[in-house]
Amino acid sequence: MGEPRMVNQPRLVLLTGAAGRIGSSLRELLPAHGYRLRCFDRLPVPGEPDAITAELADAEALAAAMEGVDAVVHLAGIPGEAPFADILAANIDGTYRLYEAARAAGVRRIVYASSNHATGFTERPADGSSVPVDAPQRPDTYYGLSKCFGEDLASLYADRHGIETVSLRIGSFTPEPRSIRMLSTWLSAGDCARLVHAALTGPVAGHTVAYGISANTRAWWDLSTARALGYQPQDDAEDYAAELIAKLGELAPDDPEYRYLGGSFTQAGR
Ligand code: 15L
Repeated sequence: MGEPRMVNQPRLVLLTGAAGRIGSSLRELLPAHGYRLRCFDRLPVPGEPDAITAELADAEALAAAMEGVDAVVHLAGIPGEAPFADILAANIDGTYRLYEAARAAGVRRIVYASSNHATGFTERPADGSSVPVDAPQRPDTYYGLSKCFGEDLASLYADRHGIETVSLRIGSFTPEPRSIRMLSTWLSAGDCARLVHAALTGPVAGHTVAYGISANTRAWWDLSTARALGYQPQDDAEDYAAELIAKLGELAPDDPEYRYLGGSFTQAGR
């Protein structure tokens, strides 16, 4: 793999999963960073002039969606645990089809919405240190497994076809942190847009993994690769800590939300 490559800021960005929670927030916030968006979702995306309603399995629609696109932000998929057959179709096959369509259209950069659940069965370091991005994948669900697949697919398409991908292992995207775990894992809407902007424009050599959280005082994950892309988070879940701890109490050390980074996802299917 060569030197990290800077790119001119992409102008037209294909946003898959545009009707979802993160997609809706990025539709609101990304244009201020200088992008025009083309939206793609299986559900109609209200109020967007350039929007395609289709499944990722619709090869023709996906090929049309890629026309003239400078970069892709791929959010589409099932956002939590589900039966394996559903994860296989939406997250695994869907992501493969997305990469194939991007390759055929000559798109150079993809920002892939991975998840912290790709490493959810990692134990929280006892010494309080943050977990680096090169810690081994350790999925906590079929959902997390599909994110591992997406990251490996991105690596293959970087090595084989020269497509640059930033895989963002997103923490907890919510308007405000709602649990003690989220004091560590929270990603605010503003920081999410700043992170995606950095991933679309920052220097990348092939496939890069970055954790996606705000500048949380209690962060569990190392943000150095995100910062190397130019990400400068501005929010900190600590602003909500006193109120949340007063309401919910601190986590007990044997609570799975405390022991494993994936929190309650590690209990799915047990
Ligand atoms: C995710 O990847 C999920 O999409 C989201 O619903 C949250 O559960 C989040 O992780 C989290 O870990 O809080």
